[in-house]
Amino acid sequence: GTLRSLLQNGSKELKLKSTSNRQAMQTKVDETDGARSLAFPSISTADFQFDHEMAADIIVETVVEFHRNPSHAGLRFVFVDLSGNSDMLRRVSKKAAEAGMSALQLLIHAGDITNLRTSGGPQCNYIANATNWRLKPGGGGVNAAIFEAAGSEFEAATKEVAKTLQPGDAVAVPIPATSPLRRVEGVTHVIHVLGPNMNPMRPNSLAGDYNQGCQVLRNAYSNLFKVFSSIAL
Ligand code: AR6
Repeated sequence: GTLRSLLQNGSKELKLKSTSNRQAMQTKVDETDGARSLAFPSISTADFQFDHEMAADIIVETVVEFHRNPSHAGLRFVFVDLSGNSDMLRRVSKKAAEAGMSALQLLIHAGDITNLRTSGGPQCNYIANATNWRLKPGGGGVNAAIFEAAGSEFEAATKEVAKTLQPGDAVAVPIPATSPLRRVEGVTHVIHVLGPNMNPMRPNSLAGDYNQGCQVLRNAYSNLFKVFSSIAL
């Protein structure tokens, strides 16, 4: 069976093989502790159309800044995007290496943030959501995926914590024990974060104002990391 499928679908098999090698390496790194790990997507760079190069700089700078605080030792970040070809993964990976970040401080991972455990990825008890100002499910992107995976109990739990969010702010929602995201994936908290919006088709667009935009994105990451450390420490 294996030989036949190898011959029939060589490239698929090769891909699976390299994935499991990578997973084997990650398992070692991941033994550190899901309870100290935050997975986060690139905030504002897809639907909200924020400039990728500026966003990548802000991500690496806020992570470096976070790790300057000695009390944050042992906390770790996993930067996630869906595809191995992601432009943001490539940019952040390069800048993180240039800044001397270790994989324990900032791991770069291609995969779906809603199934890190079951896909054999790094265990992260905390995941960040790039949301909208009304904290509404749907709308596409990572927000739609997280609300969908977490189910209706999580939607209710979000409403209990906050009705709206200001750009640059972050809020943690404990995931109800009944939610599949908690039961199956071991995620205990979603931290919603609202980034700047550069998409003219969406309400409250900053209309290309990157002075304000960069400030808001910086606040978004530093507030996200602050909320994470306040729960994880
Ligand atoms: N797992 C990991 N990363 C993902 C996933 C996933 N399942 N889905 C998307 N990404 P976006 P924004 C990546 O558009 O730009 C929503 O409609 C994606 O490739 O989700 O902040 C909200 O309701 C990209 O790198 O967020 C808001 O209205 C990153 O996640 C608006 O979009 C963020 O892309 C927010 O726009």
